[in-house]
Amino acid sequence: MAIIKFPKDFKWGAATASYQIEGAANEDGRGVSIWDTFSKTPGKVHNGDTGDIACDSYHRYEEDVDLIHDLGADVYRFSVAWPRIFPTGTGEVNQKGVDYYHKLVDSMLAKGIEPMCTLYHWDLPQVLQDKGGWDNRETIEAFVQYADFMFKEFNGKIKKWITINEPWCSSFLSNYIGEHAPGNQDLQLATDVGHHLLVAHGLAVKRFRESNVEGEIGYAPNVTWFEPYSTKEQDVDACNRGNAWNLEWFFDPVFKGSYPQFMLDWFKEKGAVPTILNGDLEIISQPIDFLGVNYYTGNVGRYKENEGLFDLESIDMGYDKTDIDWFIYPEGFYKVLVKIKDLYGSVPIYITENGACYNDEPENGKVADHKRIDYIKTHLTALKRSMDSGVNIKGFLYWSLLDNFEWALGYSMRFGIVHVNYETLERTKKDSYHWYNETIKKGEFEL
Ligand code: PNW
Repeated sequence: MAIIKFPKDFKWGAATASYQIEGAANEDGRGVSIWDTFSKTPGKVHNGDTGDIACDSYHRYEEDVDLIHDLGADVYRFSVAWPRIFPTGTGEVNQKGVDYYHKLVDSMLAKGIEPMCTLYHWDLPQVLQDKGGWDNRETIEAFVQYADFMFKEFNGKIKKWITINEPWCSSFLSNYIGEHAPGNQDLQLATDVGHHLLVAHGLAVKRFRESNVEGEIGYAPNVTWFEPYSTKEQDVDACNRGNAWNLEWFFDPVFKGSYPQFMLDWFKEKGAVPTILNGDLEIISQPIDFLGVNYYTGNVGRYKENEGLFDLESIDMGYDKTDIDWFIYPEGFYKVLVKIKDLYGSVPIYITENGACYNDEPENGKVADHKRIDYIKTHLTALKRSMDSGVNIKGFLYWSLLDNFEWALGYSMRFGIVHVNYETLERTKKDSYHWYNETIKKGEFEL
């Protein structure tokens, strides 16, 4: 029995995203986003599910803020639906959308909860997609105007900003693998989109500094971890590429002002080097105040010719998987955090997402999701080890507060510490919620 203890000033929280929880897709002047279009395209989302209603948080936000408050959380990470603010991406502001976020943020502040706001968690206005989306550099300018509006409108209220959530997902998963909106399969397009997302991030940071608003700003890339199957150079190199796809590719430009050469070489061979304009890397490498890290899974990898984009195969070592079929690999969490410190120094880090998918249902008003508790325990233990190794971790936000619309998997996959009944929209605190509540209260837990 060991006690895992966190510092007094450690920040605890939970996270959600607009399209996954809000619903009210056609209310109060909200414009259409690429996820409305995608989810309504047959065959794209499991069971034809859409975010039209989702958790109905748009109407039940007070109840959800109460859930955060009762949890004892310090921080709530939510995202803003860009098409609620600018229904067509640019131009006229939709005041009702702005009002909603004021009500949401005010209710957090009234309860002593610190808002952490993600500006882009994937709901790109469809009008912008119709003009090429993130492939078109005009989208960058539109994003910066939207960000600028938000900074000024919420100055003094929101003091933690995240520009872009998981640029890997919006580029490669959405435009090369094709699993997420807009669902393209084109590697050149994906590397260009990834680059433009980074430029948009950098310009928003620049604008944030220029507007002299109060607070801190960062971004939230997702990382994973491939552990080489053997010490053979080929295995090690393949895993390095697999890791760099999320890590160095999206971190080097921000922290070092350049793309990793070995990855540029690799993409060159595939004919998919991003189009980089003069000055882009200078913009991207604006200093940030904190880094958000999203981590869920890792695995053992081995070289295999022509396997995937990187000659890398993932090996089933018999590790347990969560219900979404992702391997449980807390060691990767530790290793990736140490690697981030080794490569980029001791930048303050918030774990902006980490969580497990288990589809337990309520029985007699209780959800006995003990596997989720185990997942959180092992990952918090790995996190604490990284802190003991000098990684500058400021806080941990569980993904997610609520079961919600899990993108291409619709409502079939549940990550919440609060169960949502999608018929009645009733919320039920799971056992993991109660466990997390205890842990937050004490700042420690028993392993
Ligand atoms: C993240 N993948 O998404 C997102 O930030 C959340 O909105 C999401 O609900 C959560 O993780 C759980 O999936 C990802 O397929 C979705 O590699 C898919 C992948 C990675 C991240």
